[in-house]
Amino acid sequence: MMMGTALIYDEQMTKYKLLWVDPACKVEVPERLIVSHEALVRNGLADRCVSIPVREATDAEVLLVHSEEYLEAVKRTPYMSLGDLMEFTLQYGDVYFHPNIYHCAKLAIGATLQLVDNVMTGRVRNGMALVRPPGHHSQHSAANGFCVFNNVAIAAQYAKQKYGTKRVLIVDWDVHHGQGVQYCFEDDPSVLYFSWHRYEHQNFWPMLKESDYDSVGKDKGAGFNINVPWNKVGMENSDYLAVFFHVLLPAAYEFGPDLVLVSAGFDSAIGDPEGKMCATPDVFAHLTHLLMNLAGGKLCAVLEGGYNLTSLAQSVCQTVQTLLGDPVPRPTELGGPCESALESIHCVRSAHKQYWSCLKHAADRPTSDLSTKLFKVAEQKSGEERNGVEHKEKENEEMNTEAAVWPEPPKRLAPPVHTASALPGGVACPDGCKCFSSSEDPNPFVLGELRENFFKESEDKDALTTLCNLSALLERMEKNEIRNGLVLVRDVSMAMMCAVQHAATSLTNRVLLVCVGDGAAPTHITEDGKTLLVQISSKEPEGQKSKYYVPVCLRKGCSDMAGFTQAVLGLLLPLGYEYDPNLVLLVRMPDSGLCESVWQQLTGLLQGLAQGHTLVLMQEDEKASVGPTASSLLGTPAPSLGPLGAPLPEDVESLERLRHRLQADWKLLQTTAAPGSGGSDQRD
Ligand code: X5A
Ligand code: ZN
Repeated sequence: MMMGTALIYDEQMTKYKLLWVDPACKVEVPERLIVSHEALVRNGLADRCVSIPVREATDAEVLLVHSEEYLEAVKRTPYMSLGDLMEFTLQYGDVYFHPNIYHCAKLAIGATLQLVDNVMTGRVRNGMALVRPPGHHSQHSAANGFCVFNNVAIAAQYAKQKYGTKRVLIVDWDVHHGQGVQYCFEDDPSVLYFSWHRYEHQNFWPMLKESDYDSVGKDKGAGFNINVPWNKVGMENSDYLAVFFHVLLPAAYEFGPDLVLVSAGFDSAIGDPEGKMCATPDVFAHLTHLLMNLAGGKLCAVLEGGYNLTSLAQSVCQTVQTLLGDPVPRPTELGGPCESALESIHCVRSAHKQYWSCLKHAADRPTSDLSTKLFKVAEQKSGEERNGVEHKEKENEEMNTEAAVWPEPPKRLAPPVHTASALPGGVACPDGCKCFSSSEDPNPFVLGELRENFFKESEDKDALTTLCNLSALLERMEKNEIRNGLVLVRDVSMAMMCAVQHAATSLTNRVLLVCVGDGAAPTHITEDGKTLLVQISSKEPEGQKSKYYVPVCLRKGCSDMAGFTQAVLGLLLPLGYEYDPNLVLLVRMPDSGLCESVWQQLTGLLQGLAQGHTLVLMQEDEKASVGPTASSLLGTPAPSLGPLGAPLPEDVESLERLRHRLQADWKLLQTTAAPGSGGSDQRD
């Protein structure tokens, strides 16, 4: 079943602009939409999307979030003189009106709701709406921060009302706090609102104390509002990803949404004059990918901010291309998060530990330390303090972010074959897979090697053929002719050894070996860093503890969904991202006890690594899993796990211990600020 990606755009939304001088609003220009759309067309992405027309929202839809008085007031703006418009504008903060903005604001809502309708009815899998004006700052009875109506908040209410959606996740990756969305759902446990935002200890617009990490929601909604304040500018890809791994994703998976809405502002990208952050456009490919297996893949991205036209256009393309299912680029230059980001992560995890099982064992924030709350003079993030990596001192005190340069994101070419499978006779090749057989590639050299290494004693023709297939498949993946693959083997352990050895002979390779379930894993092969082995099982770790051997022991093995998910999100993914493999070898041991939907989640998530080059090995008798596995490899979103219960306390503890042990080697596992440096003005 092929399902597309919707793109919703209409030139009409470019037909309003700032008509007077206002330095606070001058960046919000029609070109934002024009360049974003042009880039999608130029890169052939617009053509690959299902194009859906916009419509005007009805009054009733506006009233899902806004007051009648406010709607009536905005309704009068098309008839106002310039002077009237300026005066009307004055009652709100950092926003402007134009005779045509009311029309555009209704189209922006309508575009968003069209997207929700098409995703909820299954006409498309996911999509993006390119809209102006943005929405996340607007409130019940107020325009604010370039926003007139709250597109995403209205969409959440609409989905609940029209489709009976029980849980909506709103991910606001815009660099500003969507306080309008927060106010709207503060006491509503059916909407989980997550926002990170430039904050600088309340020195950055909109300068609200309720944007801090301790605004967690109210009454029944307590715990369902997650704020991550950035107290310095210059945050990078690893800071963003660390927050996803250690804050957003664990909570999101525990929440189990049936719809994901993204307030997709790109002022959080490098070069933006408002955000002054340093995350590169390709990070949005990862952020998008990491959300695409929630809610059965039902994801609606809606444009909010983004004011550097180059950065904006590139980031929009990265997002849409990911929604379309193209391979995600290698994550670049990931170190650990900086001290300031760690401090924020530490604080938000601690503030939410009473609400989320996944955070139950999060470290408390030092109670004596009130420094994160102090209204300090805005600090620049200096390269110096970045964890583990030395940077040159910035030449200017005031970094000119608009002059920032970064390489254009590399093209993301999809290999001609998406998913290949080598299956034993009698197992049908799943739809969409290319059947891979040894006759295609009888490589005598490889054959000889295999015989030499694995069959000194026995002479099993079938097994040899399978291993031959495996090697040939790996070679084709290395050449980027095949994206990923699935091989069923008689002896999964032997096939795993064979694959590891094959990969190790190629000079450039780093292999992330993920073993799921009990069974012998090659714990000795990991010393040179060419292989990182993560095994999730119920058996007590054996063998050498090393940086490259990570045995994750869960008491019930892989059968506990919550514990397993926590291990994947908080441990495996950050390790994998920091390791940055060329190949992911995913091995399912016999009788792993893992349920199919969790396996599909794992398979889907791991495709954010190694440009999607995943090779799955499973035991021959697991025929029933071939279909679901192939489907995940082909990019079909995994089914939702629904809300997750609490993992076993002992599992949480052992995961924490493991994370603690590995933190010195793997910076992306860190979740707490270094003691002493937390919140201090004095750095280094
Ligand atoms: C949608 C958005 C920003 C407003 C900034 C006002 N608004 N200083 O990014
Ligand atoms: Zn913004």
